Amino acid sequence: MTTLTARTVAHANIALAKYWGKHDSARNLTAVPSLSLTLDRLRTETDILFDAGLAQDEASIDDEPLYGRPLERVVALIDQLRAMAGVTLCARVTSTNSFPTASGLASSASGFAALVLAGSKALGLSLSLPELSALARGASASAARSLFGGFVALEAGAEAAVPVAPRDHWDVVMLVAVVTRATKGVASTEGMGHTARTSPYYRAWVDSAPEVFQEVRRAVQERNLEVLGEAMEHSALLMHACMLASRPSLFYLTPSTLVVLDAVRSLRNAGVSAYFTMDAGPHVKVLTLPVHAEQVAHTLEVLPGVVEVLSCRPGPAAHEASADTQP
Ligand code: 2P0
Repeated sequence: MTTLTARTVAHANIALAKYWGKHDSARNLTAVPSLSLTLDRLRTETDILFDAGLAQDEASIDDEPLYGRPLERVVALIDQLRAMAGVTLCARVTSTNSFPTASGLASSASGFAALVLAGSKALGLSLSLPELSALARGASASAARSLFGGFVALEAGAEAAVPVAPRDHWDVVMLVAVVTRATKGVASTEGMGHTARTSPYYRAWVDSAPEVFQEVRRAVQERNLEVLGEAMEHSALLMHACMLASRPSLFYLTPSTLVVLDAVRSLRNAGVSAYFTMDAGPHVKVLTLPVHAEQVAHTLEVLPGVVEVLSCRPGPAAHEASADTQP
């Protein structure tokens, strides 16, 4: 057979307890534990074709061909799968995102999770979820978490992510306030290396993150939004404080980001349970309960600088597209 194909879907995840920094760069093992929520609305669909007619590996995201380092990361993952399957065919990867790419909305998480599943299915490999998660982690640590649905943990130094609670454990809403469509200035991998090398707060971040992670995990298990929200905001602010103290400073936040943070605090002062988190980009993700979701979304939509608000619920594990029942 000279043509092997698969189509898969994976959903991005947003960390409630953040990962930033490597325990082992060569193996891409994380320095701190993280806990994420996989989101239904942030979806990547990936087709892979292994074909004897291809002279080299090719990949595109939203019809834009990949070159250089982004293509190398895709090829490195496919090389591992090819070696496991004993196949030498070149591959074409076609990926589409339902959300802005490479701007702090975790597109590498859903992208590499969809890719590892597509590649393994096309090559007929029977890999377990921990094996798939470990392969995805090697490409992008946050991708290890997107193999699973719902609430997911990746312990410091761990090979694979583990599920903490399924998506139906807790019906929360995450509202993503998109404040720009531009791609980010400094990619996460480079950003965290720079932070580890130059931020005097990096050691404090690595030392303090495990306790915040435990608080986040307990609050998720107990479905306590107030406790989760406080710990989640602390995790994001600790991470950004550490980035800000890098030299030169790593500054992902924009004036619009701060406007959204202020609005979330005002909502809380008015009695609405809503909590923010931010990643390696300017967008703000706001966690709330379904009962408040409409009010929070309306508040965010009219803020200056907010382009769009994406309303997300807990999402499913990565899966083959044929089994996809999501809208
Ligand atoms: C997270 N982020 O826990 C943190 C919070 C961004 C900020 O994981 O170097 O793309 O490929 O392992 O996974 C983004 O980093 O980095 C990330 P690599 P990745 O979601």
